[in-house]
Amino acid sequence: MAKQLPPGQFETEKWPILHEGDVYQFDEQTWEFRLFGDVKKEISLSYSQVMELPKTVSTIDMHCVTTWSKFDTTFEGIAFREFLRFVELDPDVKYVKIYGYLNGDRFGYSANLPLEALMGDDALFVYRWKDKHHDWQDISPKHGYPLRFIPPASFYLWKGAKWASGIRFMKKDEPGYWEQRGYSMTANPFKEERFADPADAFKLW
Ligand SMILES: Nc1nc2c(c(=O)[nH]1)N[C@H]1C(S)=C(S)[C@@H](COP(=O)(O)O)O[C@H]1N2
Ligand SMILES: [Mo]
Repeated sequence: MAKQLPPGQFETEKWPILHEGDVYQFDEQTWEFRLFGDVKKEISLSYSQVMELPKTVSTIDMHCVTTWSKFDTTFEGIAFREFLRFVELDPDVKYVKIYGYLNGDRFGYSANLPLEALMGDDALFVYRWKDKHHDWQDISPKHGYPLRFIPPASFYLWKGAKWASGIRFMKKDEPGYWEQRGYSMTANPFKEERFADPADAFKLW
């Protein structure tokens, strides 16, 4: 795929670190991944159940709303769609919220996304990465170890929950952590959808 820098973004070869709150410390005994919401039966998966799922390797561009873009990071992870085998969705489920830890709250961080945008190889729960300056390695705790969502490049990176803890399936769209604080529901970098209200663009993040 040809490099495409969205409007108002600059390219960085570094992978900056941005998040709210503390870095989650992985504990396999208490870790679980919850599939819930508008499904026939909710379920929690253990770490080993998640890690047994089929793996996908994809190269994905990241676009942060704070204006940096990092091209061509190669991730190893589990495609979003692999989790659909565990739940029977209610009819009319069109959105999801992907959750992550915030300061010890398992569901403290979240971001909403349309379900249909997440069926490809570019919607991945990742645990390993490499790029042209780095060989394969686990993602660090600060980037979301043991499991972290990376959204398709058609969404700003805040849609990618670190320390991922579950997926809630929804019939109606609902704002997540940053969307409740004025950021865009749809968040397409190529349309520069940073804020819900474009008049907020003068504000600093
Ligand atoms: N759990 C959690 N995930 C999160 C955040 C957070 O505060 N908590 N911040 C988001 C934001 S705003 C960005 S820009 C990216 C940054 O990811 P990086 O630090 O790996 O570059 O993580 C996203 N995922
Ligand atoms: Mo961000």
